[in-house]
Amino acid sequence: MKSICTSPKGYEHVAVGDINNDGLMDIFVTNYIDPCMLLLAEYSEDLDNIIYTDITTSTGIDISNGYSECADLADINNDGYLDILVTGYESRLYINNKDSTFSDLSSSSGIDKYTGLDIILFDFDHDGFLDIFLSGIYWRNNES
Ligand SMILES: [Ca+2]
Ligand SMILES: [Ca+2]
Ligand SMILES: [Ca+2]
Repeated sequence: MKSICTSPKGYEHVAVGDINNDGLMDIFVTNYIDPCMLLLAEYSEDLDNIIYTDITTSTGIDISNGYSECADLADINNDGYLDILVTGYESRLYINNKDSTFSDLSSSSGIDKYTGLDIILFDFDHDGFLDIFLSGIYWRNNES
């Protein structure tokens, strides 16, 4: 098996889901130092293998300021396409445009104001829309 993540700088988390509804599972990888990666799965020409292509730069996803912790792929806006939520110093929300590009709604949604480690998405209030639970980082102030 050939490795698709070759950076020695420390990948953090992997989220798997079908972002373009073609039946093949795509992969989103967070990274402590390097930018995140979105890897699109496609069949090889002979249809015998699955090939993963890094499409991050063409998607509108730009987490190049380092440190992203966890990610989840889920349909946040109930349009049938998986969106991407990423935790880090500034958590990020990318809404799927249904054409393998994403719109950055981090600021308009307010999610960028929250630092997060792990993430759980569930419909807490049963209104049909996923809600977000972020586990935070405990910062101890040693100044007295
Ligand atoms: Ca796919
Ligand atoms: Ca969606
Ligand atoms: Ca809800």
